[in-house]
Parts: sequence; structure tokens; C-alpha cells
Amino acid sequence: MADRVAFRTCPLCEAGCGLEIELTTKPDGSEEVKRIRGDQADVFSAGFICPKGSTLKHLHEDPDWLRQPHVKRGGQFVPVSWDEAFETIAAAVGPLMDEHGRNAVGVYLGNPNAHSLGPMLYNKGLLKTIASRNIFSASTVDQRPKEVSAAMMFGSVAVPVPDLDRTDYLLMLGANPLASNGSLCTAPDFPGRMKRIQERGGKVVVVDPRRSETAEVCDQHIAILPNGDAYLLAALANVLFEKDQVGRLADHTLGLDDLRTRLAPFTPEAVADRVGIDAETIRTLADELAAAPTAAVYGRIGTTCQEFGTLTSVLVDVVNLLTGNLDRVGGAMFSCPASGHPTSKGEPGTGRGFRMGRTSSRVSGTNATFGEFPVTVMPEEIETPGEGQIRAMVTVGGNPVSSNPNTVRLDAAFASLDFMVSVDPYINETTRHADVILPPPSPLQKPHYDLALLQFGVRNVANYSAPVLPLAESQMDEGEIIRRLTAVFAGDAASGPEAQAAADAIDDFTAAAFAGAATRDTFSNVAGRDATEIVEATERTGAERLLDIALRTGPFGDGFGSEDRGVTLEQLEANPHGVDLGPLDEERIPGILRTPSGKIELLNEHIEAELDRLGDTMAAEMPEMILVGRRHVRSNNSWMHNVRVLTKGRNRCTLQIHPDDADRLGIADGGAAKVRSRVGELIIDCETTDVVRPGVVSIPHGFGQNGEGVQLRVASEYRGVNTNILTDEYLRDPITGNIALNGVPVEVAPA
Ligand SMILES: Nc1nc2c(c(=O)[nH]1)N[C@H]1C(S)=C(S)[C@@H](COP(=O)(O)OP(=O)(O)OC[C@H]3O[C@@H](n4cnc5c(=O)[nH]c(N)nc54)[C@H](O)[C@@H]3O)O[C@H]1N2
Ligand SMILES: Nc1nc2c(c(=O)[nH]1)N[C@H]1C(S)=C(S)[C@@H](COP(=O)(O)OP(=O)(O)OC[C@H]3O[C@@H](n4cnc5c(=O)[nH]c(N)nc54)[C@H](O)[C@@H]3O)O[C@H]1N2
Ligand code: SF4
Ligand SMILES: [Mo]
Repeated sequence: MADRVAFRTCPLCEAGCGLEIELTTKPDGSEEVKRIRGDQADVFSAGFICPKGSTLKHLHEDPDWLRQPHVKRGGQFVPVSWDEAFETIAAAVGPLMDEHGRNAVGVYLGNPNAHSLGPMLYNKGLLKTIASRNIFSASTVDQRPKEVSAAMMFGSVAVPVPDLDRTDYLLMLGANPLASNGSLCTAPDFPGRMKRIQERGGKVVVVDPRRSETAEVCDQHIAILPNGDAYLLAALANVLFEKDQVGRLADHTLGLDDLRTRLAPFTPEAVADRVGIDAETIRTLADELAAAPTAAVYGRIGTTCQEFGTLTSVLVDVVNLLTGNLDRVGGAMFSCPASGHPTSKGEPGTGRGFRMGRTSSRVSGTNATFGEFPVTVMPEEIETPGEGQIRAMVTVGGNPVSSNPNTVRLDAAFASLDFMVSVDPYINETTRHADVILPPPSPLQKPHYDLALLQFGVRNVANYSAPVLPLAESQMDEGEIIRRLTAVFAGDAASGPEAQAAADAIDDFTAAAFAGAATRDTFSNVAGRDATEIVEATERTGAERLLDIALRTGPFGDGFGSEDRGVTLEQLEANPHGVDLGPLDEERIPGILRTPSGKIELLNEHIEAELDRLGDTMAAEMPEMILVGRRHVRSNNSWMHNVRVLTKGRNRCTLQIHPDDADRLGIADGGAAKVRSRVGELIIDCETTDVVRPGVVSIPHGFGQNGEGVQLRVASEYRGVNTNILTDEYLRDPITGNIALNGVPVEVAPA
């Protein structure tokens, strides 16, 4: 019997499932987690959970999860106090920045930042204080093309999501939600939502070079050649233009006729060879999309992490527009997050739109997008001497040496740094290079609100989780870690009461900035009010205070008394299963558009150049073998292989290869293959299977935690290799510099 039951949103992936956590009290009065299940009463996930969700207990109890700061002395990590850790950082970065300037410090913000309330709220201040131009994040190994596409078309990072619960037809490209549980589309129980499309008579079509787990359960799988999506979507648009179904949005769109002309060469017949799909199938697909009562096109990693990432992302929404399904129930819609929307300020036509090229990187002149350089230039910026060379790195919740391309080169670059600090719980491929590690508490010890991911919700919901378990004496709240680190970079005290006071001042400053921004927003429910009064009206501190301000001044908020009722943090605390704010609204356009024209902008110089390139490469010869990635439901990027209940069983880090290719190359099922790309080579176990199309091989990422100095007892035993030994940092989406992790030319031979 449980002594207490707590409810919490799972922070591990974008689905954000509600968890029911049973705890018992031990004789010493402390609590222990007994069991974790899906929370049946959760307003969004209704009991759904994947195998990872129940492992928060294992993460919390993992002996390799650091529970106090560590500093490297004589090549060994030793535990130290927080004050000592921050003093060590201050002693190194102060002189380093004095001598070499602020650009000598590089920052990498990794994936878990999007799932952690403290960093989400305080990282901005940290970056501003470090004031370096060398900022990198997981966004350019993942989604930057989608963000830039939205910024180009809609004027802000308002990414349309498929209205899964009401659509009649879902066309999904390069996504495998049965493994990933969905991305840039927050939909707990994505598999169940897909199934219900089928149950109500709808159709689900999956476009993927691999017959993925999702393809297995869909109505039609189309095995495309890697990187073929832009051609396919261009051909679909080409056919759809003839059907004239844009409807209401035609008046709110700029460049429709020009785009029609530009897409004219991309007929289904013209692209068929390049995409590996016959013209008839493409035409039928276009006809079905046009005929379905409602339809949504959705593209993910297989479409963003490839050479035509931004163009493909634009074309996904062009097809949604051409079928009349953009911004319409059952189509591709815009979420309205309770914490405020990126487009909430200003009026249509008042935005600056997407502009490129204001900053370019020192070594290769690569463009920054949204104030960040793509990770693809990180190695050259660390290696190349001269003014502005990166000599120190700060990583927060990231494992780039595992997750970024050409990992061998990046590993050597990290090893050459003068100084490195990591906010991270583990000693892994990346943090082994750190001089100081500042570990966050476990997910069960943190407050949670999905500030980032609810921007992509297929429903509007709000769900706050208080920490389930208290911090140990030796631990520090993650928001506090970021504030203390910020104080160090600001040159404030690194230890003692003065350091605490500096961190508190940063908190107050951030709260004032949040409230100030809300009162200056003409559309806000607190417009024109006094910001100080708003800060004082919340009786909280830290992340909870910022969250309370964001929620109460957001589109569903109580406006600190301006509205009779509305979302507040207090209300969310009283509703541990979340608050449902309803399905997404249609006809948000033109209201949410922030492009300079106030319209959906379809073309610009970047997209035009990409369309030219698309035409130029249509007949290009394909490499003999092409590498793509995949995920497994029991793993999570590079960091959950230390949980034994997830990694047990057969080796999942295999090269999937078609039997015809295996025969031709002399590779036996279960045998080993040597895979080589422009940048590296590795040896891997083979799995001969017709799930991949001939000419395509697939390797999952996030494996290979067996390097020297890695302190992950379970993960290091795993028989895996890192596929990013093969991925090539110079294979990029040209607009964003985002890495093309999919579509890497490789040679495969028996090992
Ligand atoms: N080949 C290939 N490579 C890929 C991909 C692919 O499909 N193929 N996918 C890419 C994608 S989509 C992404 S998003 C990136 C992700 O790559 P990264 O941004 O590097 O993120 P993770 O691999 O998730 O690593 C997470 C790090 O954060 C630490 N961590 C875990 N929890 C917390 C926490 O609560 N707080 C803090 N501070 N740290 C924490 C972990 O110990 C680990 O070091 O990988 C990319 N790499
Ligand atoms: N279990 C688990 N869940 C996760 C993660 C994890 O590591 N493990 N990572 C999380 C993160 S950070 C993210 S970003 C999401 C990603 O979520 P998804 O985008 O769903 O990612 P994947 O499951 O890798 O599915 C991508 C699919 O694209 C296909 N593909 C590859 N190249 C191409 C191509 O050129 N065209 C087309 N059409 N398809 C192609 C691959 O074969 C693969 O099936 O998952 C999140 N959820
Ligand atoms: S799908 Fe799994 S990992 Fe993702 S939020 Fe739900 S339980 Fe957590
Ligand atoms: Mo990701």
C-alpha cells in the first residue's frame, strides 16, 4: 500500500504524459517511490505511458547520477561543495575572458533544457550575461529548419501541428511516433490518436525509407528514397495547384502565383525516379489529400535533419495551404499555450519577419539563426586559432560529443579546451572533458511545466507538477544552479552569502523583466499596469514566480485580477491532473501573422535558391548506400542507456540492411559490417531485414557510451557504437546550417 500518491508530468520526451507515483515512507521518515503508472485522470494523456515513463525512479536512484558538484583534480573528478565549484569556475573564466574576450566562451544547450523548468526560464539571462556570439544548441541538430520555415511563412516560431483528434487524413513524413511519441507535435498517446483516425474511417499514410513501427500500423506506407521529401512535396503541390482549393487563405498569402510557376517543373513524372515512388502513387496521394474532408501533413526529423530541411518544412505547410487545411479544424493548426504565444505581441504586419545574415561565424562565415550558430561549425570554432576562438565551453543538459556530427573531431576539439563547465548529472562522453560538473537534481526533485512543448500541443492544456521528493543536503535546484552560474559570469561573488544575494537579485531582475514585458504588450490582460505591483502580487520566488507571471498574463490567465477567473499557478496546483483549455481554434490567421506583409509569405531569396537547387539535383546520381537514423521506444537520445530495465534484451544498436544489399555485399545476418563515410568509419552488428528499402541502411543514435573516462556503469556495458562517427558536419541544410543526420552517403562492407 502506498503512503502517498503524487502526480507529475513526465519530463523525458515531448509527449508530456501524466504519471501517478506511489510512495511509501521508510522508518527514517524519508519517502521511496514504489511504483509509477500512467495517470488515468490526466486531462491530456488519460493514462498513457511508455516504458521510459516508469523509470523516473531508476533515474532518481541511479548511483551514477551525481548528487553534488565535482571538480577535476589531477585528471580525476572529486566531489566538492557548491561554493568551491563556483569559485573554481570564477577563477578560470574571469582571467580567460579578460585575456581573450567573451567570445572565447562557447555554450551548448542540449535537449533536456526543453524539459526543465529552471533552465528554460533562466538560460536566457545566462546567455545574455556570458555575452558570447558562440552560442549553440540542440535545435540545429534537430528542428531549426522547421522553426525558420515558420518564421519565414508566419513571422514567428508558431509551428502548425496536425489536428490529430479531428483529422480524416494524416500524411506523415519522416516521423516515427510509435518510437518517439511525437515531436513538434505534443500529443500524449500519439499511437492511440492515430488509431482513432483509422477507427473513425480516416486514413494514415507514412512516408519513410524504412517500414518503421508506425509504418507497420498505418494504412499505406510509401518507401521514399532519403532526402526525397522536398521533391515529393513539390510534386504534390504541383498537382494540388490545379485543384484550386486554397479558399479563405488565398487573400492572406503572398507569392502563391510565383510559387506555382516555380513548382511547374516538379511534376510527379519528373520527380518519380529521384523519390523512388511512381508517378501514379504520387498523383493518387495528391487526389486523396484534396478529396479528404480534412487532411493534415506532418513532417519531422526525417524531413528537418536532411539536406533540404528548410525547403521541405516550407513545402509541408504549402501542401497544407493548397488543400485548404491550414488553420482549419482537422488540418494543420496553431496551438495557444497558456504561458503566452510567440506571436502574442504586436499586430499582423508589425513583425520584422525572418532575416538572415546579421551575424556570420568567424571561421566559415556561416549564418546565425535566432542568435545561434549551427552546431556544424562548433568544431572549427574551437580548433581554429585567432581572435574569437572558443577556449572554454559551458554545456547545459547536452552531450554533443555523442549527439553531434563527426563526433571524433568534436571529441578532440573538446579535449583541447582550456576550461569547461557542465550542468549535467552524468560523467559521459562530453562531460568527461569538463573541469567542473554541476549536477541538477533528478526529475522527481524538480518542479515541472512544459513551457516549450505546450507551444506545439494538439490541445490547449496546462499542467504543473511540484517536486515529488525533496532535495538532499548536497543538491541544488537547477534554476538556482543557472542563476549562480550567471552571477559568476557577471563577475559577482561566487561563494558565500554574497553569491546567494547575487543569485536572488538575478531572480528579482528576471521577474521584473517578465512582468514588464507583459505590461508593455498591448494585447495582454495586464497592459499598462504597474510591473512592480504584478511582481509583488505573486507570493512566490524562483521558477514558480516566473511561471505564475507567465500563466496569469497569458491568453487564459486571470490577469492578476483583471479577469474574473483564469489560469493561475495556484489553480494548477489544485488540479494535479492538469486543466483542459479545449481543442485548438481555427481561423487564427491573419491574427497571428507577424510577417512584414501581414500575410503568409511563401517565397524569399533563400527558398528560391533552394528551389533552384532542387531542380538542379533532380537528376543527380544517388550514392550506392545511404545512411538514415532511427529511434527505439526504450531509449532517449544519448542519456538513458544507464537504466538497465530499458537496455536489457537484444542489441538494438544494429545496422539494418536490406537482404538484397546484404547478399550483394557479402554481409551475413548477425555478422559485422564496416561502415565508412567521408568523415569516419565504424564496425557494427548487422540486422538483415526488408524494413529498409534497398540502398538504405539505418543506425540508431545515442549509443557508444564506452569511451575512456565515461562513468556510466550500465550504459558502458552496452554493445553499441556511435553513428555520429559517420555523420558529416559539412552535410547541411544550407539555409539554417542544420546538420543532415539523414541521407549520409556511406560504403558498407563485411568487417
Ligand atoms: N545520428 C543522429 N544524431 C542525433 C539525432 C538523430 O536522429 N541521429 N537526433 C538529434 C536530436 S533530435 C537531438 S534533440 C539531439 C540531442 O542531443 P543533446 O542535445 O546532446 O541531448 P541528449 O543526447 O538528450 O543529452 C542530454 C544530456 O543532458 C543530461 N541531462 C539529462 N537530464 C538532465 C537534466 O535534467 N538537466 C541537465 N542539466 N542535464 C540533463 C544528460 O546526462 C546528457 O548529458 O541529438 C541529436 N543527435
Ligand atoms: N524513444 C525515444 N523517443 C524520443 C527520442 C528518443 O531518442 N527516443 N528523441 C526525442 C527527440 S529529441 C526527437 S527530436 C523526436 C524525434 O521524433 P521523430 O521525428 O518521430 O524521430 P524518429 O523516431 O527518429 O523517426 C524519424 C523517421 O524518419 C525516417 N527518415 C530518415 N530519413 C528520411 C528521409 O529522408 N525522408 C523521410 N520521409 N523519412 C526519413 C527514419 O527512417 C525514421 O523512421 O523523438 C523524441 N522522442
Ligand atoms: S511517452 Fe514515455 S517518455 Fe514520453 S512523456 Fe510519455 S511516459 Fe514520458
Ligand atoms: Mo530532438
